Amino acid sequence: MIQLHFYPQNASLIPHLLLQEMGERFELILVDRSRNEHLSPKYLSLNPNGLIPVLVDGDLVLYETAAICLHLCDKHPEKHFAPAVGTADRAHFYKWLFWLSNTLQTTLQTYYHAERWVDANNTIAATQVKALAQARITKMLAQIDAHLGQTEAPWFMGDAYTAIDCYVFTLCRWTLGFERGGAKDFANLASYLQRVKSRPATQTVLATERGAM
Ligand SMILES: N[C@@H](CCC(=O)N[C@@H](CS)C(=O)NCC(=O)O)C(=O)O
Repeated sequence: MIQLHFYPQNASLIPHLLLQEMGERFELILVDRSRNEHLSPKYLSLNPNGLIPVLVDGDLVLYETAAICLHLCDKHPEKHFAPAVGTADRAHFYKWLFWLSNTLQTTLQTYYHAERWVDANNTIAATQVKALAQARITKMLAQIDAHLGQTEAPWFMGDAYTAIDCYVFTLCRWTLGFERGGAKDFANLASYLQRVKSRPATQTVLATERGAM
């Protein structure tokens, strides 16, 4: 059975949502960040970067959230969680997947770990990095909001719910604590997030992750 190494509300929420939506059987394995389990030799043997998530699918050990999502979509093309290969829709799906992974997600990581980007104990510089990251995130959320305003469809890629929806929902949740300029401040985005949240699979996953805290 597929195993997902996860920590509640971390990037692992993305494949967790996708697996639940797909109706796959899977086992969750908690990597307790509060006890630095992601830095244990055992976990580092699965992901040398010490980052969550990792998916284990038989002999396959896979890290990087976007790669995990693509693997799951490719393994079950009949479930249509990604547009068909070779189509323009698939190209846009790749565009958004890579943008989410290498642009919005990395900027969110900079926001949450600004101290890693400055000299030790330089709190003034860390505060500055955090504020600059937040401003960039807000611009990216505006880009997502504009896209949603143009599509006039219920889901990010159109009428079909795809892996991109799991990605957008998770990253946007990480901005809910922003005083200003977070996802809830954008009208299209706020109503879209409510739609994703009210899906039965999302409700199940959120309840499971709450129970794991
Ligand atoms: N590029 C990686 C990033 C994953 C990532 O940053 N995971 C965070 C949790 S959301 C983590 O494990 N952080 C531990 C740390 O930074 O020490 C992916 O997409 O899987």
